[in-house]
Amino acid sequence: MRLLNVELITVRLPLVSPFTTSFSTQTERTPLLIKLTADVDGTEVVGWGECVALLDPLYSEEYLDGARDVLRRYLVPLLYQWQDAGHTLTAETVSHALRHIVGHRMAKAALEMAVLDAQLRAGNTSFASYFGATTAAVPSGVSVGIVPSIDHLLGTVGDYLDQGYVRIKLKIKPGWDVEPVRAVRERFGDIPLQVDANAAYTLVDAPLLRQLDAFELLLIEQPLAEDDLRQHALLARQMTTPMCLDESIVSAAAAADAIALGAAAVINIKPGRVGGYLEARRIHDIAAANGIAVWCGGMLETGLGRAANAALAGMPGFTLPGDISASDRFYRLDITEPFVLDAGQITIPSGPGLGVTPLPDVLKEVSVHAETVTA
Ligand code: SMG
Ligand code: MG
Repeated sequence: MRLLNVELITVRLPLVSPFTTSFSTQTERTPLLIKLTADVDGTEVVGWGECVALLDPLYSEEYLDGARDVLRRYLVPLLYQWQDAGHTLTAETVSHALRHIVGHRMAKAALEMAVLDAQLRAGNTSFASYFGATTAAVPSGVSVGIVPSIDHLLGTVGDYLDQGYVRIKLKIKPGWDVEPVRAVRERFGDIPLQVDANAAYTLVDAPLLRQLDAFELLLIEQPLAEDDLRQHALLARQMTTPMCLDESIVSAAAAADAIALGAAAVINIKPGRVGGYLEARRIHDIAAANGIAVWCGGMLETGLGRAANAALAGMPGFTLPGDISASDRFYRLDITEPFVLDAGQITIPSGPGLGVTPLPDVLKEVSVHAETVTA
């Protein structure tokens, strides 16, 4: 394809309710979208990408303005240079074209996603068939934030179970861990249940975290710091609850290291965090070869990212339900046709590329900034 122009569109979407984790309370989401226009064999095609960086550098070092800046000044210009040097631009060459820029994986992932979408739309192929998905729908789990009281939590979890979510993930932090888990187990019995600490603990908390073993959780996600694979391996040996890594797995190499160290029995795959859907697929393959279960995480994506995540999660190694909930878990108004829960599952779009496109009127309404990066 020949890149014609790239638009960086920032949108603002209020959340239906505040989402509190160990590191912040979010009341709105401001994703950066990429609208990429390219010429493929004489036909103009548009591809969409979504950058999952949060507004502030709290989940990882990336953040909205930084992502927009690196895309505008470095990443998009590198793609123009790549094609000007006579190379063919495809999704498979994006990460190589961008290889000299250190880090900024979420920004790179969004750009690669937009190129892949354009490429697949032009080739009349869905993300799902590109990834080799083997199912038409994926089981839907939901991530439950930290709330002011146990009563509030039980009400929230009960509502999600009534809606049909097949797995509950509770956000935990010091002071909100054993008691909420106990309360949910006592009220709802043997439901598929797991917890996510977003790096809020240290190894000194091992005796406390070990108390969670009594509740037969599916897994504990990222209890310790992002850069501490070794300590996760030590903690994993002290607990029976399977250790799952999120923030620590920034690449296929990190996944291979974590598996070799015994730091991860399960991996949460987020394409943005690892630099793109192609790297995400590599992690799926490495994990499968090592007997490590994977599931697809979420970053409160709009329908664009949700579509791509659902397609990825259709691959056979995704044996645990992901954080791919319905659009209305977070948004009253999504920018695409909303994803809905159908008997606890999310249907993978089957149309070309992502199979979904932003609704022009909605996009216009929620856009707060747009700029075009030309050659
Ligand atoms: O998209 O359903 C979703 C959110 C799932 O809990 C979720 N994501 O650490 O896994 C995680 C968090 C990261 C985002 S917190 C604002
Ligand atoms: Mg997590």
